[in-house]
Amino acid sequence: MKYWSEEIETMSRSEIEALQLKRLKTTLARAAHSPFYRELFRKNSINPEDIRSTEDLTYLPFTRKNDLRLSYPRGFLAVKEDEVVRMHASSGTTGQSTVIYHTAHDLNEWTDLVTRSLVVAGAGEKDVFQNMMSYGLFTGGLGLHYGAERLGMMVIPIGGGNTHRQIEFFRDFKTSVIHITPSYALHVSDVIKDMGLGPVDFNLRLMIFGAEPYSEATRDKLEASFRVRAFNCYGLTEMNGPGVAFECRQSEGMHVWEDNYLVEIIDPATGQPAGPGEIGEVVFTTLNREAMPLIRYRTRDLAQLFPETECPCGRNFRRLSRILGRTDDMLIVRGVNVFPSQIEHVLMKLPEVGTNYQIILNRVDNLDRMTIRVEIYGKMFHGEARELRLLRKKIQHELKEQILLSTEIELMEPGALPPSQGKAKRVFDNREI
Ligand code: DLL
Repeated sequence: MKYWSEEIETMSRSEIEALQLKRLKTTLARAAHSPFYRELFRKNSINPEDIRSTEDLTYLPFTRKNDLRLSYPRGFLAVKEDEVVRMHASSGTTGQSTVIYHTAHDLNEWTDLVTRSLVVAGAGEKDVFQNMMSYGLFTGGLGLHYGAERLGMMVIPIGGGNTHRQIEFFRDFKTSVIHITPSYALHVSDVIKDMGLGPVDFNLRLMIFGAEPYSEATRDKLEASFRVRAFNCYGLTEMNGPGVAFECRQSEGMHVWEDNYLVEIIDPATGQPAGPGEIGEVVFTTLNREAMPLIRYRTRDLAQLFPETECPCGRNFRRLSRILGRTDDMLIVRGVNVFPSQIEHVLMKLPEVGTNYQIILNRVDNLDRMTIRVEIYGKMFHGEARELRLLRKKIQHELKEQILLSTEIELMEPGALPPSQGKAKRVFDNREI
């Protein structure tokens, strides 16, 4: 199967844009039913009917995560409470969590986007799908679950963790497609080796990665380890969850499902549109949501939109690069801007480096100090002290080339660092600022 919704997925640019405008108008009218947008429109004298083109959208203010927090629990709800059939909430590690509501229509459309995405990657009804992301308020569980069921795959709703059992299930149920965070996949690949197993023992043929930033070097490492192709799946709770953008088999960026989302890239400092192909913050407007429309929502994710719209896969939906970092995860170390993903890219390219690492920041005598704790492969670790010294120097050198900073490197035994079973926590910033 090449397409799930062929008519939609092969729309021309002019058809996509016409549909976007129609849906944008409906969305703005719906949004005006929520207390938040009613007040926002009133304060800024905005009349949704004045929006005549998708470009006019740039006259409207942004919506930020903090607006969702301040409007907790129901300030964005645009339908009657009894029309809501489910809610999800984002993790909310800091402050109030943010809640997203769905009507039956919203869930149906979201499921369709996920099913489409799975078909793009080449999954089909004969596949066995093991969903290794946690269920519950997090959208990686139920989001992929319903999409995979709609496609007709056999779904194993195992969730995250319990790694030995996951691997036994690979074998016993002939799992062919897995959905997993890349950091957990790194851990699973280690456990597979520890169990004396390898790719030939399984039936895996596709991996779907998402929910956290990772580097191309990590994907290469995992594809080599599992001997399976991996596809990138992007989304965020505020935009339903997974299924906002998905990589096709060309693997050159992720198609944004533009019939459901209007995407903009802005300069995060000024809020102005970024130039064609420039890196900036990704901003989305929902186009097909009833319970909780969101207008110009600032994701804080940094990426670029490729200017070309045609793709050999037959879809004309614009493509987003991988997420390069977040506006809020950029580290400033001795005045130098560094994204954790740059460090990961260097580490994962080195064959001696294992599957886990941490970035630790301290301030000593008023100076920032960055320490990288990195697991290395077992036989290296038990090698000679001289070899280890050389390896430490090599990592330091490669990092300096990439991030222009001197780092301290602590080489760790495999398994010494806490493994990830979902979204990894890698940065520990102990500086008091
Ligand atoms: O992580 C939704 C999701 C689940 C996406 C499963 C894909 C697969 P949140 O918990 O709200 O939702 O976190 C959203 O995670 O703003 C990005 O910073 C990051 N993220 C999600 N997918 C990717 C990806 C889900 N493919 C936040 N690459 C987003 C890089 C990603 N970062």
